[in-house]
Amino acid sequence: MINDRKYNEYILHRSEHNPLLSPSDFPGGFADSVMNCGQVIHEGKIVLLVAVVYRGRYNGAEAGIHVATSEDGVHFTINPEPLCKPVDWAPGWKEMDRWVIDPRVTKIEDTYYIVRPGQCPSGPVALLEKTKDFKSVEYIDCISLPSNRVPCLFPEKVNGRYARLDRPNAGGIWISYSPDLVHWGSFKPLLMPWGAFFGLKVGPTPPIKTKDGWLVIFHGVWRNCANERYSLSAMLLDLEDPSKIIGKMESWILTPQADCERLGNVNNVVFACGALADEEKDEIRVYYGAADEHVCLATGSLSELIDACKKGI
Ligand code: BMA
Repeated sequence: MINDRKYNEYILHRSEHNPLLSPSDFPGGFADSVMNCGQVIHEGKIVLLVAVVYRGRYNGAEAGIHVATSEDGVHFTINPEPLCKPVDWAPGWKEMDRWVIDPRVTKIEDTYYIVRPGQCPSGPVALLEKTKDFKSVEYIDCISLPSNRVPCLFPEKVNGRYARLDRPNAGGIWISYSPDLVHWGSFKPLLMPWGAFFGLKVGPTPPIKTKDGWLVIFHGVWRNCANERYSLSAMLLDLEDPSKIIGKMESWILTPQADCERLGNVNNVVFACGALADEEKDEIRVYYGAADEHVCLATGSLSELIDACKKGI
């Protein structure tokens, strides 16, 4: 039922098992839509942090983040209890964290840090939480003013400081640094919207260290006369100085083509909150949200992707 335009795939290839996760896969009938997911390897298994929009309220929220675990990367066991639920991050301000979505997760040393947007009338802020076991999370702090769409942490310090990429709500990618993951500064623009496919907004995912540079899968939005279209692409940052782009694709690597990407809660959306790279297997795996309704998988050759970044294809 998927992919009537498979001939047009480029670098990333869709799994024949797509969609991997749909609302009906969540036990208890509480899921209305399955959205985007953070992704990591933990104890040899693939762990997805899946944003789920609820039918009505569930645990006091309209959406929450659930853990789905897999040995083979396509069949998942879902925890019906959310890992990330509303936190009272601004005491005295009610209802500031109902919409718990878009998790970016990064392993730094032995801890997984989750950053997600918090609701606020002034626009989304960035909430930082941490876990070691994906059974419970500990809230750390709010790490940005509004409007900010989800900082993506680097997996290690760069020149002695933590680093992150994020997207002010208006839609460019910035880099900044911190001594402690909470206080951030030295802000610098990195990539601004350009061209057709990435002309309205661009936004990052957590950088992945490769021998050729920091690989960043990013999304871009094209606003045309009828609607918007969310595609994915990639760039490479200098390992020593990630404020320097050393390679960037001009084309998408995944754009809505399959039926479940073109038609859904929000039409014409492929959206990633992360990716998994394996240099030994020469593989890049991207678990992505399709039309804000399902989780799908696309995989490809890591070296082909890095090469395309370097050539600026
Ligand atoms: C973005 C995020 C994503 C969503 C996308 C398309 O701004 O909110 O969660 O997938 O829009 O609707």
